[in-house]
Amino acid sequence: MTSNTSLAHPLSAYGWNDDRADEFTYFAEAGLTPALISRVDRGRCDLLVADPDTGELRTVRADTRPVGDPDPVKCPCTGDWAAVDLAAQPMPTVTALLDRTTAIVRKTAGGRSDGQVLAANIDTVMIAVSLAADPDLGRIERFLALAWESGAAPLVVLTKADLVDDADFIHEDVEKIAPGATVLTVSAETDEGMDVLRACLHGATALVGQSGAGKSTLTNALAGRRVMAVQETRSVDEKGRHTTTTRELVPLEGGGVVIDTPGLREVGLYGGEGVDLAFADIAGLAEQCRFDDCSHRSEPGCAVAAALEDGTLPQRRMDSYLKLRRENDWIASRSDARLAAERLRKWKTVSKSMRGPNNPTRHDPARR
Ligand SMILES: Nc1nc2c(ncn2[C@@H]2O[C@H](COP(=O)(O)OP(=O)(O)OP(=O)(O)O)[C@@H](O)[C@H]2O)c(=O)[nH]1
Ligand SMILES: [Mg+2]
Ligand SMILES: [Zn+2]
Repeated sequence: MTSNTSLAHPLSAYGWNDDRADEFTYFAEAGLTPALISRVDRGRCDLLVADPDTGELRTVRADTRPVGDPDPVKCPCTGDWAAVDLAAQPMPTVTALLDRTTAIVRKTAGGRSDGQVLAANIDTVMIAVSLAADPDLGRIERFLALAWESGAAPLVVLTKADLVDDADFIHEDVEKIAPGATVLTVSAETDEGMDVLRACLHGATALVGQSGAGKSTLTNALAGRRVMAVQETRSVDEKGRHTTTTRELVPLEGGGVVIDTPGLREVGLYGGEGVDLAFADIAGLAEQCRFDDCSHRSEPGCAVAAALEDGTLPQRRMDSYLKLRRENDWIASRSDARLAAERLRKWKTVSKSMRGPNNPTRHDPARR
């Protein structure tokens, strides 16, 4: 029933689909309008909305306070689909958020154990890594764990290829630590690799990475226009310099969106299976250990120890895996583990059901 309406919907180029239309039925009956959150700042947000009369897309400023929540993970975020009361006075208000299919959640900076959503409902997490600085493999592994945990597909983009001669070597090294993820080398300056990158993207893409990695430059290249400000001067050491300060959703002309985010100095993990997915090679080895509960320390027949011994698994990677696992376990012991697991299960079910042709989505507005 909804397929024709959602196909014709002006927001379908930006991710509006049958599932969301189904879920929205309840809100539509209440006279609310669907909108895509393109930017959030302190109790307000910018929304991409189709005019109910003309169907024309426009950006509207709205009050998000009605959906504020003590848990920051549940607060509105760039990429969220919202139910909006456009007629509210003195300004439109966000009344509810639709269920997220995916979300990048990191632990907030500092010692607290709260989560923070960097982007919602994305299909691809693009991890930008500058070739101009020495690549930090541990940092890339950390970003990959974050990306896998989101439920979206991770993609590593090595940027600024024009500045180095050894891009191929670095590319090879990064591929080895990114099982299951695509790795691309690009230059926004010379356009090298940009066609392949464009071909790899569909739907919504969130860009994450360190400050100065070239995220906003890539956003502009993908958008074909200068939407984001980029760093004026190039320097390898950008400590303390953050050009992008908000998470911003940019609609692309041919459909799809890119979410540019501020550079991350600290990327704390927020639990879940992301680490194991990012280190699928180690998980695969562990399955070959003689004992199911092998601790990979001193047991006989340990496939992980054997791989460390013969060098197929570098000690650096093993240490990195153990470190991220410890961090994840810490978070699981601190945060409300049951809720986190529930949330995870829900996303997984939703993304699985999205692959099927017909999937009635349940909706329980009381949950919000
Ligand atoms: N030579 C070269 N320079 C690039 C390329 N891409 C980006 N840069 C430069 O790298 C610097 C940083 O780029 P930005 O796009 O601002 O980096 P960012 O990741 O958005 O940084 P934050 O917003 O601080 O997180 C700018 O001076 C860009 O001009 C490239 O492909 N080649
Ligand atoms: Mg930027
Ligand atoms: Zn073992």
